[in-house]
Amino acid sequence: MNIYDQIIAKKQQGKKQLAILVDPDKTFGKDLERLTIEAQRHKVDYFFVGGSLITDGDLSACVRLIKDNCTIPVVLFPGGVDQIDPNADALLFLSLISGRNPELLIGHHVTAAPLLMDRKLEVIPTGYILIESGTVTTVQYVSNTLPIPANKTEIAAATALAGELLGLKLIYAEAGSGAKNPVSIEMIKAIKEHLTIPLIVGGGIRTPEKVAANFKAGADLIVIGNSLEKNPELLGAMAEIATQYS
Ligand code: 1GP
Repeated sequence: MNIYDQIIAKKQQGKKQLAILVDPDKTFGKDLERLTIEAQRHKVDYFFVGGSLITDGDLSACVRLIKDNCTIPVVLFPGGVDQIDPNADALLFLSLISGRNPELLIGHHVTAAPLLMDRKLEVIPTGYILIESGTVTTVQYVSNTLPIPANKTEIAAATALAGELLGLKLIYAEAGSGAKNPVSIEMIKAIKEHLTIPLIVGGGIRTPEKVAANFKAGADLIVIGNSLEKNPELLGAMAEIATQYS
């Protein structure tokens, strides 16, 4: 079964899903190896690999290391065309629909298309929605876009629905990696209300309680990065929440 079908099947079964975001600049080598083993033990659903800006990290080496150490699918979460790796299982083809930067709505996609022509990598069209989170995040700065204000739930909901109506397959509500304030519960509920495709939520989620609240509000898949880099021991409790809410 391909990755998108897995996401849909789990959503239909009411199973909440958890992904670990690996930033190749920050997590690699022995740390990543340990993380893959723990992730497998706690039945994490996916590894997402990528970042808005990779400086000295090696994305392909991270993908290989994950694949060598566990059976969890690897989904690319690319910040640019240089983050396409054929050894991954799928790629989120992100369109930054909260912004009005044409390069991130269609420009980079045109550049990437020839690299994806052989169809070996599963491509999942994803509406990426950046929500204001208290400080300027890397993704906001690098994308040169204005995030949706945190209290404008109706704009976020309309943006997500527009993405679905355009045929996108997933919506990713993002506060930005390391966000001071994660996406609010009110925002998740508002986005979810009219959406039928799966909703991914990420950015600044630091506690199992927040994971639980997000699932309860309607997130189908939650992405955790920074907090597991700092406290890998949180993984067990977060994975347990995903099981409880399923
Ligand atoms: C970023 O949503 C992810 O795209 C994860 O964010 O690193 O803050 O958990 P954190």
